[in-house]
Amino acid sequence: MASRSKPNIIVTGTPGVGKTTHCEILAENTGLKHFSINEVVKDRGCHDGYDEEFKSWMVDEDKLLDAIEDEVKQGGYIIDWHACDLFPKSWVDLVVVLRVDSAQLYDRLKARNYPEAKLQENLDSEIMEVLLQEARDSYDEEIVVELTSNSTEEMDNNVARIESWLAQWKKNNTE
Ligand code: DAT
Repeated sequence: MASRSKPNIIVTGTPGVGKTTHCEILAENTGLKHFSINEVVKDRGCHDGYDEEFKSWMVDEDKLLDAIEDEVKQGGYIIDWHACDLFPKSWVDLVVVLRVDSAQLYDRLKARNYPEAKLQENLDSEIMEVLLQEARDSYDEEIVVELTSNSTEEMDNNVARIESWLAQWKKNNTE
């Protein structure tokens, strides 16, 4: 049984799959806290500077873990990040890997004006299932769930599924 009264959920996947959108709805519906690691890295200075070519922060993972450990260990967080292997297994109750078709992802990243190299790298990463593999390599098979995020209908289904998982978790952990 987990030592926390609320679970921690990781929502991961290639940039553009829909992590932020899912997490915002889930936070609104469940009261769990949306923890955007992107924001944390920026706001708490957990980085070694900004990569101009890739337009992203170079994350200092040790600093990041130190910065969030006390909070996350309390439970009740939805961790939103395009990587998951850095978070200790003991912190995590469910890992949701969102997936999307290449054509959809291309359109979403293009709309964000991603530089060409970054766009291509992310498309390759999605096609090669990099994040799914990372999640499977890092956590027990039974807590890793792959969900597709091509449409709002799929998103609604995903949110409903995670909410029912949460209800079951609460039941299992308060008896
Ligand atoms: P991420 O946080 O993974 O980078 P996001 O939540 O910012 O992704 O979504 C990127 C864009 O795609 C945004 O304009 C919302 C849209 N989107 C995400 N998931 C979707 C879905 N399942 N159906 C339709 N649009 C979606």
